[in-house]
Amino acid sequence: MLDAVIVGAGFAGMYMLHKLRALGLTARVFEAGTGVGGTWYWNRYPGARCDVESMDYSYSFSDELQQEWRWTERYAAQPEILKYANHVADRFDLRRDIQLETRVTRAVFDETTSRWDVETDRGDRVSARFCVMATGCLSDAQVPDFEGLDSFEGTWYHTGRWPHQGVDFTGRRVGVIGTGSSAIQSIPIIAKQARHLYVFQRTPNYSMPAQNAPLDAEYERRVKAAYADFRRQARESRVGFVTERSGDSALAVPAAEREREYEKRWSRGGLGFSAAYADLLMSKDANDTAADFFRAKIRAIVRDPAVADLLCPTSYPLGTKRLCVDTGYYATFNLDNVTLVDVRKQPIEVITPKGVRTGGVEYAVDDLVFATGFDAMTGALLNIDIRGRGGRRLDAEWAGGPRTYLGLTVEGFPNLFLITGPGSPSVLSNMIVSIEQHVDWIADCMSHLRARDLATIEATLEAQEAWVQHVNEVGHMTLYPLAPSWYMGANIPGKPRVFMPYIGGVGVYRQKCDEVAAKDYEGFALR
Ligand code: NA7
Repeated sequence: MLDAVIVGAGFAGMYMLHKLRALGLTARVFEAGTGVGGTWYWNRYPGARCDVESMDYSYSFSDELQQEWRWTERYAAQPEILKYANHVADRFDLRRDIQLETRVTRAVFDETTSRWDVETDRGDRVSARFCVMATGCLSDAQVPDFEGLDSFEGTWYHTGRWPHQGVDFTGRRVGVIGTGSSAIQSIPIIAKQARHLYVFQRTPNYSMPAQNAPLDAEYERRVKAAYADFRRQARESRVGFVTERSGDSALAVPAAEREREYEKRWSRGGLGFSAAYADLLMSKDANDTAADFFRAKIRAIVRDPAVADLLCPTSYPLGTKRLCVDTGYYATFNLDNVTLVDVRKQPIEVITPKGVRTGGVEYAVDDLVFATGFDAMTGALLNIDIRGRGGRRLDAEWAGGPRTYLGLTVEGFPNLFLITGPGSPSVLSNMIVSIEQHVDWIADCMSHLRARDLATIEATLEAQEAWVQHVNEVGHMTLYPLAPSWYMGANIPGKPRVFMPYIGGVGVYRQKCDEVAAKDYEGFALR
């Protein structure tokens, strides 16, 4: 009889397991992959790299771990992060409770026993008091339903399901569909190998140079000497790492000063750009100053003005679709073997046996790369048949968009926990900081139930409704809803348009969760 089933062995599932063991609880982790690491297990495309800095994007729960592990670069590449995940699995002896190559298909709450009955595609049937979904926010890879894909005679790939042995594009004609983060990281590398690369772009993105470099040894030493304080600041911050703010309003400073500030941030590189002024994501006029700066940069890098024009985002404010971080992305379009194809006005009509047809033109390719993203935040959860009290189905409950209390729990689904679920800061933050916060909160909650001899915890409808409304309200105070982004569910045909993550900030959100717990789990029914 298990205390908990954990779904997923990425950073969330691994830490949850470690934490539950420390409480003396028994847990089994089910993981679909052949190894641990989640996102970093699946996304092995060329150039895959974290866009949060290495010293920030790592576990803080063990001081020994954070002191002994040495990152080699400012931004770690996928193989190094996967190695880290495997190191953690070994160091904390996690593997013996992780069952690989097993996908959870169903989780049903049994009201008579107050336990979750969990089934897998391997025929496992286990019963556990708690069910913890560590399924990831960007794990349900999406290939658009293009007509003719079956007829394609070449090989096709999705960036989020990349072959483990890698792909060599040398001498080949390659098509990349999509220009999100995954495309922006992989395009410069594929372009170096391919005989010809066609990039099929529907919406251009704002991308910052990473200015990646070997990790500065002196910086590493300084961080490690005060790691506890460094982590504390991250936890109390807005996005889970410390970003320096220059002022409240971009409009309150003279244009020349603002330009200097943007220039400084551009040369420093990375996601910190949008933190420059507090109103960049609140005021369209403020945002325009930053967007103009980006467009000028793109025009300065890309030699062909028509191509530069196509690469300039104009239809949504900067930062309202996930800001990308790249190495040499825009300059790649100066290469003779790279062609940018606009599929906005004329969408891809059909995939033919030989390539891609759009605007009546067929682009012949040997390989196709779908960098087309994920059914974000809800996809992986709703792929599981989750049933709560009275047989209530999660997919039906969420037909109009996800509804959670704190992004952690759902009314009608007792003892079910979501790690970085919709309605929590999740994808708007350094994921590891948010993961650790949720895991710690969930573990404390389980201890609390045990100490009080309580069987279940369940969000009340009232608390959930109030939280959903709050998440929505603060989301709509910003510019985010103006973009048809995956934050809004807009990349999936038919998905409800709801701003899913909580924008209130990691520090503020943590306080709220702690207050709820301190007030004897306010907004929950404990039985
Ligand atoms: P994204 O950011 O969702 O990007 C997907 C891209 O694929 C985006 O440019 C889409 O264009 C494009 N796309 C999707 N469907 C189509 C069709 N049917 N035709 C043409 N183009 C299409 O996924 P990523 O994997 O790059 O990044 C996900 C996150 O992972 C990222 O934000 C980081 O947090 C890490 P669209 O913009 O929808 O017009």
